[in-house]
Amino acid sequence: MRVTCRPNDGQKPGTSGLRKKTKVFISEGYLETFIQSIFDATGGAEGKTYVVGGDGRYFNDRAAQVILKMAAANGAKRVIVGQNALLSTPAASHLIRLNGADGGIILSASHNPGGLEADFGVKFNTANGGPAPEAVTEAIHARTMAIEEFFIADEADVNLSRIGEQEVGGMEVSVIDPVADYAALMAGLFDFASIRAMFARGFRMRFDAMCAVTGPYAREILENRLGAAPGTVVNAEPLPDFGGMHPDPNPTWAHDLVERMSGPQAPDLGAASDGDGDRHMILGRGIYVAPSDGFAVLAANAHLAPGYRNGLKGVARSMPTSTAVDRVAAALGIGCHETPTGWKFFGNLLDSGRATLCGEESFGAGSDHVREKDGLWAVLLWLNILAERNESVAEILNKHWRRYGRNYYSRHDYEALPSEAAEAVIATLRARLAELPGQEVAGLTVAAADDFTYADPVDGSVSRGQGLRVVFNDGSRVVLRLSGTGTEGATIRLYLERYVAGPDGLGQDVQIALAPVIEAAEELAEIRSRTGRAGPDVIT
Ligand code: VG1
Ligand code: CO
Repeated sequence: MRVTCRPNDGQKPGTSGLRKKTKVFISEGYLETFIQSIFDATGGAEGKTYVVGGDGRYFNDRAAQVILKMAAANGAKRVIVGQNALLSTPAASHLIRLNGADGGIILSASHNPGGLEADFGVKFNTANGGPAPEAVTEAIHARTMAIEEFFIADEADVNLSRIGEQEVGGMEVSVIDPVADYAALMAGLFDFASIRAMFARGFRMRFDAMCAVTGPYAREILENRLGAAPGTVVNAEPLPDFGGMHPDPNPTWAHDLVERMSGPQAPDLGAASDGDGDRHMILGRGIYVAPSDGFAVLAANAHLAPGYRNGLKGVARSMPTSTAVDRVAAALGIGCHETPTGWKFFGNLLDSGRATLCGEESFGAGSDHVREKDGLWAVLLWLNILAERNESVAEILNKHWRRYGRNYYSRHDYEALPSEAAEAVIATLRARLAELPGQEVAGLTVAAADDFTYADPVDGSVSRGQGLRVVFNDGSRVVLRLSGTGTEGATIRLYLERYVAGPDGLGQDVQIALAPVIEAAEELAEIRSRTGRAGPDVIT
């Protein structure tokens, strides 16, 4: 069936897919025009195979039905869809690669809250399993501005609760167990026997799935296959509104877990993941692992897991992520790449064998096993390392700092600001960058300042305007950028970093250790005075 339509304003994918208020997404034709634009901008769907699934948030099930019928009407050959339309983002990435699919459509606004009053999102991944690169998202956006018609099969809904082969409008639909292939992939990368033995010795863990998609994956892998005690995985049922939780695994939104990890009776390991299962937070008993530190620890110890026994080809981190991993890469004698924020920039590095591990400060780490960050993978790698080293999380982290020094690091988010005010903060600082080197700011001397530009070493594409960075003589950094995943106003992210070589000064409070850099950032960007905010909304 052909339906005439009009373009919708603002269908421009951000850092990771198109995210809007759910009410916008469910408005007439909104999802349809975006999906048709994906097909149109990527050479049509004729004869192609796609993977479809989402994180279970409100509208996930309806949207999946629409996409199936649209794929059929556009001539697709086959769609592989998770049972009940569920798939975590890393599992979807794996399925695209495993089945040699042409792409995947993931229904998720990731760490944004879900429900009729919250957010919905659509991500498009290409045949390598990774988020569409900028050239593709730009083509999709261009198409959304010109679209006049979409195609949808006039058919009854597919029964997505039944695993097996079905058909809609002449197209094959394979409803699969969302967990099985992913669990098998993990079993091949990690020493399940050794982790199992650790649990059998009494190792205790709490995994908070935050009522989002990782629950079924974590239950199957941690409890059923690795023998963690029943009840290890909490909030394990994916709910349309995530049970009212904000499925963003950080100390603010997963504060319940943080509280439970303090005190002598706390479990040995605490972990949480986000809406679509690509982020993770790690806590030891009485200790929080900052994501940039966690990534450096994973890079330094990955060889302890069977999947990485032969070492790493290289690592990559997003520019705002702390430089802790750079020190590990230098010690290992491997390359360390610096990319803009967003997993799509890691794709070429992973595909070309330049990087084995990638990480972002925003609770994201992953490897070349898929082309997305992967929350449960990171948790399993920690478990494998803990099992091999037979030390606590705190011991591992403290030893890491003693060896490499400590990159004190924090991100301050100023959320839902009026867009003009946020843009003015960025524009004002950007205009001053050239004159900053040599100047003294709050007692620190500026060594370099720029607006980050990334030239992809594989395809030569250039991405400008990826974040303002000011580096001081002692290596401390201030980075400033606007979020590309929000759905309300603008969010300024301020990233702060200061290196302490040790052995003294490795155990300071993070915000106190960063105080001089925080002061310099305010003097440089005047975020608080220009926005009238007393302080950040979220500190991670
Ligand atoms: C944020 C993070 C970024 C991450 C992106 C998608 O983007 O900073 O590191 O890749 O979210 O993560 P932004 O533009 O808001 O800073 V997910 O788990 O929400 O897909
Ligand atoms: Co996510």
